[in-house]
Amino acid sequence: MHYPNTAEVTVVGNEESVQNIVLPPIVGTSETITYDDGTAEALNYMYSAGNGWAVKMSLADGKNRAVLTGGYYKFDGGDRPDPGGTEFLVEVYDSTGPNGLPGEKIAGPLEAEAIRSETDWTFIDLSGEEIIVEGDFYLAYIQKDEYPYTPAINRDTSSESSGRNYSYIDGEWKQTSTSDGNYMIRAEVAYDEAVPEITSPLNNSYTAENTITVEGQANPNKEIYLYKNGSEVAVVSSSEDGDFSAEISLTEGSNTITAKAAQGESLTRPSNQVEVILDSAPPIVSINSPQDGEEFNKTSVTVQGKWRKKI
Ligand SMILES: [Ca+2]
Repeated sequence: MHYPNTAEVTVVGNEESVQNIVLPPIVGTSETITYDDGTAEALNYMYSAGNGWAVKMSLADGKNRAVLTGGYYKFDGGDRPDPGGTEFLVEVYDSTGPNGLPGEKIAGPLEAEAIRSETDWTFIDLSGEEIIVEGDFYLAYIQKDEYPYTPAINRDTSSESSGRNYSYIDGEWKQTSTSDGNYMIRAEVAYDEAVPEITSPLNNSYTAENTITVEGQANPNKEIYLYKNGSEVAVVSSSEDGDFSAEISLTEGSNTITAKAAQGESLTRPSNQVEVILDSAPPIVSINSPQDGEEFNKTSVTVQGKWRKKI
Protein backbone atom coordinates (compact mmCIF):
# COMPACT_ATOMS: atom_id res chain seq x y z
CA MET A 1 0.00 0.00 0.00
CA HIS A 2 1.34 3.37 -0.98
CA TYR A 3 0.66 7.06 -0.83
CA PRO A 4 -0.47 8.71 -4.02
CA ASN A 5 2.20 10.72 -5.78
CA THR A 6 2.37 12.84 -8.88
CA ALA A 7 5.22 13.76 -11.17
CA GLU A 8 5.68 15.73 -14.34
CA VAL A 9 6.48 13.60 -17.33
CA THR A 10 7.86 15.14 -20.50
CA VAL A 11 6.74 13.27 -23.55
CA VAL A 12 8.55 13.62 -26.86
CA GLY A 13 6.64 12.78 -30.02
CA ASN A 14 7.35 9.37 -31.56
CA GLU A 15 9.58 8.36 -28.66
CA GLU A 16 8.89 6.15 -25.73
CA SER A 17 9.12 7.93 -22.37
CA VAL A 18 9.84 6.05 -19.18
CA GLN A 19 9.79 7.65 -15.77
CA ASN A 20 9.75 5.92 -12.43
CA ILE A 21 7.62 7.52 -9.77
CA VAL A 22 8.44 6.69 -6.19
CA LEU A 23 5.42 5.96 -4.02
CA PRO A 24 6.23 6.11 -0.32
CA PRO A 25 4.70 3.17 1.55
CA ILE A 26 1.76 3.75 3.88
CA VAL A 27 2.65 3.89 7.54
CA GLY A 28 -0.23 2.11 9.12
CA THR A 29 -2.09 -1.13 9.49
CA SER A 30 -4.11 -3.26 7.14
CA GLU A 31 -7.16 -5.41 7.85
CA THR A 32 -9.42 -7.80 5.96
CA ILE A 33 -12.98 -7.21 7.13
CA THR A 34 -14.66 -10.62 7.23
CA TYR A 35 -18.15 -11.75 8.19
CA ASP A 36 -18.19 -15.27 6.72
CA ASP A 37 -16.42 -18.41 7.96
CA GLY A 38 -14.55 -19.07 4.72
CA THR A 39 -16.50 -22.18 3.70
CA ALA A 40 -19.32 -22.03 1.18
CA GLU A 41 -22.49 -24.08 1.52
CA ALA A 42 -24.66 -22.33 -1.07
CA LEU A 43 -24.60 -19.98 -4.03
CA ASN A 44 -26.74 -17.39 -5.72
CA TYR A 45 -27.13 -15.55 -8.99
CA MET A 46 -29.62 -13.12 -10.45
CA TYR A 47 -31.48 -13.46 -13.73
CA SER A 48 -30.92 -9.85 -14.82
CA ALA A 49 -27.73 -7.94 -15.37
CA GLY A 50 -27.35 -4.91 -13.12
CA ASN A 51 -28.63 -6.67 -10.01
CA GLY A 52 -26.37 -7.94 -7.25
CA TRP A 53 -25.47 -8.14 -3.59
CA ALA A 54 -23.40 -6.23 -1.10
CA VAL A 55 -21.97 -6.74 2.37
CA LYS A 56 -22.01 -3.88 4.85
CA MET A 57 -18.49 -3.37 6.19
CA SER A 58 -17.58 -1.63 9.45
CA LEU A 59 -14.12 -0.29 10.21
CA ALA A 60 -12.23 -1.38 13.31
CA ASP A 61 -13.27 0.21 16.61
CA GLY A 62 -12.04 3.76 16.90
CA LYS A 63 -11.30 4.06 13.16
CA ASN A 64 -13.45 6.33 11.07
CA ARG A 65 -11.52 6.52 7.82
CA ALA A 66 -9.58 4.06 5.68
CA VAL A 67 -8.39 3.35 2.17
CA LEU A 68 -10.22 0.45 0.54
CA THR A 69 -7.31 -1.41 -1.03
CA GLY A 70 -9.01 -4.58 -2.23
CA GLY A 71 -12.05 -6.81 -2.34
CA TYR A 72 -12.29 -10.57 -1.94
CA TYR A 73 -15.15 -12.41 -3.63
CA LYS A 74 -15.83 -16.12 -3.39
CA PHE A 75 -17.43 -17.48 -6.57
CA ASP A 76 -18.74 -20.99 -6.91
CA GLY A 77 -16.60 -23.51 -8.75
CA GLY A 78 -19.42 -25.75 -9.96
CA ASP A 79 -21.46 -25.65 -13.16
CA ARG A 80 -24.30 -23.50 -11.88
CA PRO A 81 -25.25 -21.55 -13.83
CA ASP A 82 -24.28 -23.34 -17.04
CA PRO A 83 -22.27 -22.14 -18.93
CA GLY A 84 -21.79 -19.27 -16.46
CA GLY A 85 -19.34 -16.45 -17.02
CA THR A 86 -16.49 -14.67 -15.34
CA GLU A 87 -17.13 -10.97 -15.88
CA PHE A 88 -18.63 -8.96 -13.05
CA LEU A 89 -18.67 -5.43 -11.67
CA VAL A 90 -17.31 -4.09 -8.39
CA GLU A 91 -19.11 -1.17 -6.78
CA VAL A 92 -18.59 0.60 -3.47
CA TYR A 93 -21.28 2.58 -1.65
CA ASP A 94 -21.32 4.66 1.50
CA SER A 95 -24.03 4.05 4.11
CA THR A 96 -25.88 7.36 3.80
CA GLY A 97 -29.06 5.81 2.38
CA PRO A 98 -32.29 5.61 4.42
CA ASN A 99 -31.70 3.63 7.65
CA GLY A 100 -28.04 3.18 6.75
CA LEU A 101 -28.73 1.50 3.42
CA PRO A 102 -26.28 1.99 0.55
CA GLY A 103 -26.33 5.68 -0.39
CA GLU A 104 -23.80 7.38 -2.62
CA LYS A 105 -21.72 5.27 -4.95
CA ILE A 106 -18.09 5.90 -3.96
CA ALA A 107 -16.52 3.82 -6.71
CA GLY A 108 -17.47 1.70 -9.67
CA PRO A 109 -18.66 0.08 -11.69
CA LEU A 110 -15.18 -1.43 -12.02
CA GLU A 111 -14.76 -4.28 -14.50
CA ALA A 112 -13.55 -7.44 -12.81
CA GLU A 113 -12.85 -11.07 -13.64
CA ALA A 114 -14.14 -13.86 -11.42
CA ILE A 115 -12.20 -16.99 -10.52
CA ARG A 116 -14.81 -19.76 -10.36
CA SER A 117 -13.28 -22.21 -7.94
CA GLU A 118 -14.20 -24.52 -5.07
CA THR A 119 -11.26 -23.19 -3.07
CA ASP A 120 -9.83 -19.95 -4.43
CA TRP A 121 -11.08 -16.48 -3.72
CA THR A 122 -11.07 -13.75 -6.36
CA PHE A 123 -9.02 -10.80 -5.17
CA ILE A 124 -9.67 -7.45 -6.84
CA ASP A 125 -6.82 -5.00 -6.29
CA LEU A 126 -8.34 -1.58 -5.63
CA SER A 127 -5.19 0.09 -4.33
CA GLY A 128 -4.82 2.23 -7.44
CA GLU A 129 -8.33 3.59 -7.21
CA GLU A 130 -7.92 5.88 -4.15
CA ILE A 131 -11.18 4.75 -2.59
CA ILE A 132 -11.53 6.46 0.79
CA VAL A 133 -14.21 5.03 3.06
CA GLU A 134 -15.50 6.95 6.05
CA GLY A 135 -17.39 4.77 8.50
CA ASP A 136 -19.61 1.93 7.30
CA PHE A 137 -19.52 1.15 3.61
CA TYR A 138 -20.79 -1.50 1.22
CA LEU A 139 -18.70 -3.63 -1.10
CA ALA A 140 -20.95 -4.89 -3.87
CA TYR A 141 -20.95 -7.60 -6.49
CA ILE A 142 -23.01 -6.44 -9.46
CA GLN A 143 -23.86 -8.88 -12.22
CA LYS A 144 -22.52 -7.68 -15.54
CA ASP A 145 -24.28 -10.23 -17.70
CA GLU A 146 -27.66 -11.88 -17.45
CA TYR A 147 -28.30 -15.50 -16.50
CA PRO A 148 -26.79 -17.94 -17.43
CA TYR A 149 -23.65 -16.03 -18.50
CA THR A 150 -22.55 -15.00 -15.03
CA PRO A 151 -20.56 -16.38 -12.12
CA ALA A 152 -22.46 -17.42 -8.97
CA ILE A 153 -21.52 -15.81 -5.69
CA ASN A 154 -21.08 -18.15 -2.74
CA ARG A 155 -22.91 -18.01 0.56
CA ASP A 156 -21.83 -19.19 3.97
CA THR A 157 -24.98 -20.63 5.51
CA SER A 158 -23.31 -22.70 8.24
CA SER A 159 -22.59 -19.68 10.40
CA GLU A 160 -25.07 -17.26 11.88
CA SER A 161 -26.19 -14.39 9.65
CA SER A 162 -24.16 -11.25 10.21
CA GLY A 163 -27.20 -9.12 9.38
CA ARG A 164 -24.96 -7.31 6.91
CA ASN A 165 -26.18 -8.81 3.63
CA TYR A 166 -28.08 -6.79 1.06
CA SER A 167 -29.55 -7.43 -2.37
CA TYR A 168 -29.84 -4.96 -5.21
CA ILE A 169 -32.79 -5.69 -7.45
CA ASP A 170 -34.24 -3.29 -10.04
CA GLY A 171 -32.44 -0.34 -8.46
CA GLU A 172 -33.50 -1.08 -4.89
CA TRP A 173 -31.33 -2.16 -1.95
CA LYS A 174 -32.87 -4.48 0.65
CA GLN A 175 -31.51 -6.52 3.49
CA THR A 176 -31.59 -10.20 2.55
CA SER A 177 -33.35 -12.91 4.54
CA THR A 178 -31.20 -14.30 7.35
CA SER A 179 -31.69 -17.74 5.77
CA ASP A 180 -29.49 -16.54 2.86
CA GLY A 181 -26.54 -16.70 5.24
CA ASN A 182 -23.52 -14.53 4.57
CA TYR A 183 -22.59 -13.50 1.06
CA MET A 184 -18.89 -14.19 0.72
CA ILE A 185 -17.46 -10.75 0.08
CA ARG A 186 -14.61 -9.34 2.16
CA ALA A 187 -12.93 -5.96 2.19
CA GLU A 188 -9.25 -5.20 2.60
CA VAL A 189 -8.66 -1.78 4.11
CA ALA A 190 -5.56 0.16 5.16
CA TYR A 191 -5.61 2.61 8.02
CA ASP A 192 -3.29 5.33 6.84
CA GLU A 193 -2.18 6.72 10.18
CA ALA A 194 -0.16 9.59 8.76
CA VAL A 195 -3.24 11.32 7.35
CA PRO A 196 -4.35 14.19 9.60
CA GLU A 197 -7.91 14.50 10.85
CA ILE A 198 -9.73 17.79 11.26
CA THR A 199 -11.74 17.63 14.50
CA SER A 200 -13.04 21.20 14.61
CA PRO A 201 -15.06 22.88 13.18
CA LEU A 202 -17.60 20.18 12.33
CA ASN A 203 -18.57 19.59 8.73
CA ASN A 204 -21.42 21.85 7.51
CA SER A 205 -20.81 24.53 10.13
CA TYR A 206 -22.18 28.05 9.74
CA THR A 207 -20.40 31.13 11.02
CA ALA A 208 -20.67 34.89 10.76
CA GLU A 209 -16.96 35.37 11.65
CA ASN A 210 -14.38 36.04 8.97
CA THR A 211 -11.77 33.76 10.52
CA ILE A 212 -11.99 30.34 12.06
CA THR A 213 -9.69 28.18 14.13
CA VAL A 214 -9.18 24.78 12.55
CA GLU A 215 -8.07 22.08 14.97
CA GLY A 216 -7.06 18.52 14.35
CA GLN A 217 -4.91 15.50 15.04
CA ALA A 218 -1.91 14.21 13.15
CA ASN A 219 1.33 12.40 13.86
CA PRO A 220 3.60 14.34 16.25
CA ASN A 221 5.95 17.07 15.02
CA LYS A 222 4.80 17.12 11.41
CA GLU A 223 4.26 20.02 9.08
CA ILE A 224 0.53 20.29 8.41
CA TYR A 225 -0.68 21.95 5.23
CA LEU A 226 -4.17 23.43 5.28
CA TYR A 227 -6.24 24.03 2.18
CA LYS A 228 -9.30 26.14 1.58
CA ASN A 229 -11.29 25.40 -1.56
CA GLY A 230 -8.24 23.58 -2.94
CA SER A 231 -5.68 26.35 -2.30
CA GLU A 232 -3.00 26.14 0.37
CA VAL A 233 -3.77 28.74 3.06
CA ALA A 234 -1.61 27.82 6.07
CA VAL A 235 1.27 25.63 7.19
CA VAL A 236 1.55 24.79 10.90
CA SER A 237 3.38 22.18 12.94
CA SER A 238 1.72 19.48 14.98
CA SER A 239 2.70 19.31 18.64
CA GLU A 240 4.38 16.42 20.44
CA ASP A 241 0.87 15.09 21.08
CA GLY A 242 -0.04 15.44 17.42
CA ASP A 243 -2.45 18.35 17.92
CA PHE A 244 -2.49 21.13 15.41
CA SER A 245 -4.36 24.37 15.14
CA ALA A 246 -4.48 27.08 12.47
CA GLU A 247 -6.33 30.34 11.92
CA ILE A 248 -7.93 30.48 8.51
CA SER A 249 -9.67 33.43 6.94
CA LEU A 250 -12.94 32.54 5.29
CA THR A 251 -14.56 33.72 2.10
CA GLU A 252 -18.25 34.50 1.91
CA GLY A 253 -20.21 31.33 1.19
CA SER A 254 -18.76 27.85 1.14
CA ASN A 255 -15.25 27.09 2.42
CA THR A 256 -14.07 23.52 2.04
CA ILE A 257 -11.15 22.86 4.37
CA THR A 258 -8.76 19.90 4.22
CA ALA A 259 -5.32 19.14 5.64
CA LYS A 260 -2.33 17.09 4.56
CA ALA A 261 0.79 16.21 6.51
CA ALA A 262 4.35 16.19 5.25
CA GLN A 263 5.40 12.60 4.62
CA GLY A 264 8.97 12.18 3.50
CA GLU A 265 9.39 14.32 0.42
CA SER A 266 5.71 14.14 -0.36
CA LEU A 267 2.40 14.79 1.34
CA THR A 268 -0.18 12.41 2.70
CA ARG A 269 -3.62 11.90 1.32
CA PRO A 270 -6.04 14.68 2.24
CA SER A 271 -7.81 14.57 5.59
CA ASN A 272 -11.54 14.49 6.03
CA GLN A 273 -13.20 17.44 4.32
CA VAL A 274 -14.91 20.08 6.44
CA GLU A 275 -17.27 22.60 4.89
CA VAL A 276 -17.75 25.90 6.69
CA ILE A 277 -20.27 28.42 5.41
CA LEU A 278 -19.51 32.07 6.09
CA ASP A 279 -22.73 34.04 6.19
CA SER A 280 -21.80 37.52 7.36
CA ALA A 281 -24.96 39.36 6.26
CA PRO A 282 -27.17 40.10 9.29
CA PRO A 283 -30.67 38.66 9.02
CA ILE A 284 -33.62 40.99 8.56
CA VAL A 285 -36.24 40.39 11.23
CA SER A 286 -39.82 41.57 10.97
CA ILE A 287 -42.39 41.06 13.72
CA ASN A 288 -46.01 40.47 12.68
CA SER A 289 -47.53 39.97 16.10
CA PRO A 290 -48.08 41.62 18.52
CA GLN A 291 -48.87 44.95 16.87
CA ASP A 292 -46.95 48.06 17.88
CA GLY A 293 -48.61 49.57 21.00
CA GLU A 294 -50.77 46.51 21.66
CA GLU A 295 -51.45 46.00 25.42
CA PHE A 296 -51.80 42.75 27.35
CA ASN A 297 -53.08 41.78 30.78
CA LYS A 298 -50.94 38.59 31.01
CA THR A 299 -47.33 37.95 31.87
CA SER A 300 -46.28 36.19 28.66
CA VAL A 301 -47.01 36.84 25.03
CA THR A 302 -46.30 34.98 21.83
CA VAL A 303 -44.23 36.91 19.36
CA GLN A 304 -44.58 35.91 15.73
CA GLY A 305 -42.30 37.12 13.04
CA LYS A 306 -40.15 36.27 10.08
CA TRP A 307 -36.51 36.47 9.39
CA ARG A 308 -34.80 36.29 6.08
CA LYS A 309 -31.31 36.76 4.83
CA LYS A 310 -30.33 39.64 2.64
CA ILE A 311 -29.22 38.27 -0.70
CA1 LIG B 1 -19.57 -21.99 6.09
